[in-house]
Amino acid sequence: MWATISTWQMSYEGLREASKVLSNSGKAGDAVETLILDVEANPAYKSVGFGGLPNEEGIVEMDAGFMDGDTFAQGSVAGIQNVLHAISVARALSHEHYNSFRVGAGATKYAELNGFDMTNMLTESAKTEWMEKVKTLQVDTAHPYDGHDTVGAVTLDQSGSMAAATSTSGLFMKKAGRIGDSPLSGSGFYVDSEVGGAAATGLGEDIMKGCLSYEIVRRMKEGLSPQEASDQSVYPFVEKLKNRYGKAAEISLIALNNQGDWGVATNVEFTFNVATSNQKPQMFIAHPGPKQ
Ligand code: SD4
Repeated sequence: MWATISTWQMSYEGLREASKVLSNSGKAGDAVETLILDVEANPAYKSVGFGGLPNEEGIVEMDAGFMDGDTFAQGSVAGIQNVLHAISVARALSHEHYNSFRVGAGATKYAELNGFDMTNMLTESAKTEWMEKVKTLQVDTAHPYDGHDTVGAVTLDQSGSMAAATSTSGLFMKKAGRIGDSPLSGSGFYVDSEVGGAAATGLGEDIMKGCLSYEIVRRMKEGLSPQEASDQSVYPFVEKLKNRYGKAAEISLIALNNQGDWGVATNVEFTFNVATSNQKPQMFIAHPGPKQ
């Protein structure tokens, strides 16, 4: 049995690539990285990797996280600049016992010193969009934060190992140095091969308040299916945020257990992709829940 699940339409091709890795007896970690590399390399996707939209200063700052569900090895980068594949840097850092989560200049320096592909991540098209946004914001009070979809994925390989990963350029027009949930284990992603894994997309500031990826894995460990665990972690938390904090932004989570069963919970319309040894790669649309 193998399986993989990923966020948003943009990762459909990557999921197909990951499926090939998994069906050829490849490792969960290689598959999840393959999936994310495909999204990061595509300049058409404005929320991840090359072509990602910049912060309010016009600088592309990326966040990424990687976790191995067998060893719990974890690596993350946040606010990294000029690196083509933030996910590969995060994965490399997961092999370090110390200093495995690097931010800003330190993360970028690590990538440079270790031979990762360095490039200007701000494409002409992203720059144009940024300049337009700066102009709009000068004349009205439009909400500055839009255009943000993170790629997150969980994989299960034929040997029963699991991995999870995320990559994002974060919120368009974010403040310099702002970090979301995506590189934070427990919030943006979490995986335990004895149970399952989860990954998040949406407004990091809100996702972090609930450590939602960990919450889902914790509930799966108690015996819930990925769908039950997702429902019970996400929807009551969204209500709690509304009650205690006054509002809840968009939050979507994907989950996969070590049997290849999957689940999704979202409070916005959300596309995601699934492939398993029993099911060809397929894109689904989830509607805001909970289901009545
Ligand atoms: C962040 N969670 O930086 C990311 C953005 C995202 O859909 O996933 N948007 O907060």
